Amino acid sequence: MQNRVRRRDFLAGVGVAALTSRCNDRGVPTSDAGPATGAWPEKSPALVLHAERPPNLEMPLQYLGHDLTPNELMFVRWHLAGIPLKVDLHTFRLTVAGHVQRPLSLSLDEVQKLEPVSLVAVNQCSGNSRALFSPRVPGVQWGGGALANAKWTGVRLRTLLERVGVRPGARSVTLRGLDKPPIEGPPPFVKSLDVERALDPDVLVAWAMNDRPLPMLNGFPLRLIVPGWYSTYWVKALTEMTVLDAPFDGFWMAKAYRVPRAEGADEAPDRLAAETVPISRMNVRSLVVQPEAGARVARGAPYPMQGIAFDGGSGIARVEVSVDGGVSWRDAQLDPDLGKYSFRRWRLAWTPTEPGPKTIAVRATSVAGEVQRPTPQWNRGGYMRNAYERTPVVVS
Ligand SMILES: Nc1nc2c(c(=O)[nH]1)N[C@H]1C(S)=C(S)[C@@H](COP(=O)(O)O)O[C@H]1N2
Ligand SMILES: [Mo]
Repeated sequence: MQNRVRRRDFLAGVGVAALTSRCNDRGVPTSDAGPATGAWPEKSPALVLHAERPPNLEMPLQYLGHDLTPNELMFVRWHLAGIPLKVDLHTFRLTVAGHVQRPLSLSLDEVQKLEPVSLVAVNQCSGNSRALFSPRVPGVQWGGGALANAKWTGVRLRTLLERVGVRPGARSVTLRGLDKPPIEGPPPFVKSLDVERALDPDVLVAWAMNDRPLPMLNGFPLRLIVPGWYSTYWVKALTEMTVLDAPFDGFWMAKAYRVPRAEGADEAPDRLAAETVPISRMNVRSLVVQPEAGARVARGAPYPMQGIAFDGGSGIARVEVSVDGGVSWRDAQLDPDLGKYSFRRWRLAWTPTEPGPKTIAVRATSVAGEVQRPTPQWNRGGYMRNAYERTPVVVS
């Protein structure tokens, strides 16, 4: 029972008035990353506004200090203006159809009666840290905070696919949410997974985040969790899945969210890669959470540096920290492992001896042996940044 999530009222919704009037009430400019976003339902006023319709909200980096990101602090990313603000659970259905033996249509209640599985996994947007790309690329100018970590609970997608009986020759599964494009706009947000990926027992149709219902803006009532992969596949307000006997070539697979096939997803602005592939697994990455950029650190006393590291699902083997901008490195201690898809916290005490500007750098190595790159890559989408980040501080 503990994993079952029920809403008190069957018609779950959030304040639509709050969503539409928020900007006027607060006089917040709509075009650029701005100040607090107090009236977004179920969301902390600490989130930074990048766009209004649909809402795109970034988490300030200091909150990476939580191992599990509190629900109200998790970043928000939507593509289409017509996002669900209410879901009528009397009529809501999750359907699985297409190249299957027995198509299914389930209410939320019926989904929640299936065997629950929980795992901790990083939710990271493909374009996290796009603002650091040089030359600049178009798209939401995320700093580092399109990134979060949570415990997700739901049923295995595999269980649903076993129920419907995938027919021989099945190749892909399409995933669609309740959100809708404006009349003249981009096509509906439909993603797909190859059948082999869809059958991975760690891919979940989740109804809970940190043991609570998903916030409306993070995909209530159900969302896909594809641990280890960029969250463009983590379709929110998931309502329709179709098994196909062919690869899916919809806009959001064939045109958007593609990266150069080359190692590191690298290309040059004046020599764009001829061959691209759909983005998939996250590369290894680490960030400094403390001290923050620009902080003053006292000389002669141990300062508790800390931060996070994660990769695409092998786990973190090692984190090294440099306080001289990357010349010499020391091993950090790692906190207990919360699972191979989770943040792994690193810590290292630093006692600075000389005053002046210093640069902290951090680099992680995954269990699979992948190391972060010393220099940033570039690609036209602003995806997959994983260079060592450098944090300038002043010792005084
Ligand atoms: N239905 C739907 N699901 C979606 C999207 C969307 O636009 N519509 N955006 C995806 C992208 S690109 C990201 S980064 C994640 C963000 O998840 P969050 O808003 O819960 O942080 O949702 C994914 N799922
Ligand atoms: Mo994203």
